[in-house]
Amino acid sequence: PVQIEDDRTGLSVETLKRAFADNLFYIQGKNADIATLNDYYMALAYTVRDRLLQRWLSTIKAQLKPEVKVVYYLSAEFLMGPHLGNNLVSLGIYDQVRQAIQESGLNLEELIAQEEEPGLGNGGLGRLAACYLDSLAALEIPAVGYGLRYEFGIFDQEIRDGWQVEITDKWLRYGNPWEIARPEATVEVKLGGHTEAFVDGAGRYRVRWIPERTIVGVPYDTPVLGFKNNAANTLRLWKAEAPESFDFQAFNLGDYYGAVNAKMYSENISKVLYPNDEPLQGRELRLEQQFFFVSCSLQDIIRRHLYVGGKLEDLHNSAAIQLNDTHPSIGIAELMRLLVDEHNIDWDTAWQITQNTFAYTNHTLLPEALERWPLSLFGSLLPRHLEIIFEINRRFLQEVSAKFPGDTGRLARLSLIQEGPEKFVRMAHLASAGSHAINGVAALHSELLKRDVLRDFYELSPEKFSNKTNGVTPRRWIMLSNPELAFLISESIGDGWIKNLGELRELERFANDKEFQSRWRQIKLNNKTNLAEYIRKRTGLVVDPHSLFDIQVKRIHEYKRQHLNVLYIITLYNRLKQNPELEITPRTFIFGGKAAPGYFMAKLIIKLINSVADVVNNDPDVGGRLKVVFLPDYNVTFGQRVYPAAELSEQISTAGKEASGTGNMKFSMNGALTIGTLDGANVEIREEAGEENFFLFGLTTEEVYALKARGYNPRDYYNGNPALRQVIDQLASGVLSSGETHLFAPLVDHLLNRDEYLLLADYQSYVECQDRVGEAYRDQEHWTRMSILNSARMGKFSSDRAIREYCEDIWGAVAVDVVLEE
Ligand code: 26Y
Repeated sequence: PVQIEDDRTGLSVETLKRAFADNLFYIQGKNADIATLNDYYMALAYTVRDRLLQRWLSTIKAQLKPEVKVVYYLSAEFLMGPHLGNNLVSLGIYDQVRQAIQESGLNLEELIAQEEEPGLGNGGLGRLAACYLDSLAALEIPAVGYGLRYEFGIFDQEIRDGWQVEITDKWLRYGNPWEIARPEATVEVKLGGHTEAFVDGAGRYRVRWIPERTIVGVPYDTPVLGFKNNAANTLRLWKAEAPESFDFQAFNLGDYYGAVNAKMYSENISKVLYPNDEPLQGRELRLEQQFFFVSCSLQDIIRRHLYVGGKLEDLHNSAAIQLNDTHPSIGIAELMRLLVDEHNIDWDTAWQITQNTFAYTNHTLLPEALERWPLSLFGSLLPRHLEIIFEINRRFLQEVSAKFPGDTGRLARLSLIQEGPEKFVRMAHLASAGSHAINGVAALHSELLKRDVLRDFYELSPEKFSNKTNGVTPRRWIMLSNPELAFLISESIGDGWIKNLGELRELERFANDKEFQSRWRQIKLNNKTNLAEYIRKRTGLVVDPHSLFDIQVKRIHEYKRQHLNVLYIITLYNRLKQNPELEITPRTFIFGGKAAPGYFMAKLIIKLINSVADVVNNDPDVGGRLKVVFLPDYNVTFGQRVYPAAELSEQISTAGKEASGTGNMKFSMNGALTIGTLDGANVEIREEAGEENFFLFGLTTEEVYALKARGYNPRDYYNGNPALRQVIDQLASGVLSSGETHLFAPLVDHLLNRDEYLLLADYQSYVECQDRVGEAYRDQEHWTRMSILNSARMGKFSSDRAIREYCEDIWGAVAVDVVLEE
């Protein structure tokens, strides 16, 4: 019989072409005469979406069974990055689609570049959530990511006169072909009001919450494909809407504007992502956001559990809920409320279920970043939850007393409530008390957690604690971002590494192979050339692809010390000014990253980078040997261009401050060498790569503590180091800011008088290390060898490894085979 491919599922080039043309006409309503690039992108996106729906539905069918345990990853942020290219990789149809698009007279890369990425996260924590969803699907673990469907994600960054300017991110402007709204699965969330006690029919003391307002949560689902398997998990993001009946009363009373106003107020909740990462300011709307998405998600989880015939007492057998930092930790009180108040389960049973279901990942050691909510704010928004937290706390402190009798200091330290003139709910304490597992995100970080931030919790329940070193997905961060390298690797060692990154070790045997080295180098050069071209287009700057590409991309933060990098650049510049004949390794310093809009010092650091760039790039004495580039609007899409082109990865945070870092892993996998401190996952990267392949500098965490304990005086370093003094004096004098002497005064003042992050203490060590880098780069053969070995040894940092550890040690989740339904 004649085989006819279905236009919605067929994978031959002919069928893909036909389906693409069809979607352009029937979905975009355009033909080739008037179609824009974006129309073509949309037509292709729908063509791909058609081909993944079958897997999605088959997956839901395979997983919707009582014996299946589902991982629920609760996160206020998911930084997914563009979907199209990644889905082509997962479906294994990149080449067919490229050909189909080419034969349609278009260019696939150009269409892929059309996609506006969903920037629903700030940085590391949000991107980690996305990598974890990718690995969960790759490993066929049933999982749902739950979060917020922000109408406006992280702002777009523009640079004007060297300063950051924030532009609203209108990512939904042209529609989102990757999501499907599921209005039939809408849930209600209540806020405000008060509580009332009553005695129920069975004579039991109960509490009822009389809320002040109700919001509706509408789920929008996006499929998350597994790599070349049949699994497609779900990212379910909640949009806040007004309830159907919102306007009845007000409308009947003629208060039309009042009614519309109330509707707008409801929809505010999922309007915008808060653009802060570490330093926190407790805004009511943020707490509303957190509670909103968590309540929606828990109701959804319970609904599914009951639907497959589960009993609530067994919830922890079918659900593992992971808290991505404390942002969703209100879930602990909300699950207690749902179980006790709504489902009439006794407190002790409910607490068992809750603890067994939840687990908590901490992502920060910075004390100022620990979430806490003023009691007054908390109580007015969530009166019942506050009562529940008090009750959790009462029982919890009783347990503590039993274990440590008479230790009142410990009670105060462990309490979920911080006492004082203003009282606060401590969310990390709620998360720790209500979870059966607590983890940090790198070995060092997990140790420091036990020693500092969560020390008392560790002494109380050491068995809850473990380390889960972060990882990143090799599908997006090698295959998709660096296809030439992926091809070379597969050609050399087969393609098993994509699912089992440990296999990269087999590359070690090519480290000395001249032919392999030269191909490795050529690929890096190609990637650098591409980036150089992109830099020229975006900034007008011309950079030399043969110079050393030295890159620092990440959120701008004082603890991440972008300005330490700048101090070195100025140092090099000064050397060249003093002796224009000096032989130096030509370098291109590339920066990218956003500053929280209210974080003045971070914004000043951006201005500093741009000011120094102006001076260095235009000085004839430099003769193009140094270039400094700040690339605006760093995001996932741009990351995919940057990591493959990097030769030196800057991971220079003050030891003990960066929980893990994940960019460090992406750089390393793609063959960049690291200059870094012993901080976060750098420690493990160095361990794996071998210390001879890592440029280490700076104080250790212990040395940082010791130095601060004995009284750190940054001026000692300033006074004792002429090169450093010259750099600081230049910052103060205005030579780096077109004569504006006061521009960098706050920075200089910080560095000389406080220097919380010890830049001056680490300056000399950093300079010497950077000089060694420059030297090492001159021996290209040796550098290439280090680069190959480095990549070969990064297997540990696959998010697949991390997810396996979570599954085994925390979630008790196993793979579920998906059979494709016809
Ligand atoms: C509370 C609110 C203001 C807030 C919002 C976002 C607080 C923190 C954040 C984001 C934090 C974050 O991205 N942390 C990073 O998590 C990565 C993944 O574990 C780590 O690699 C990285 O070191 C850490 O800074």
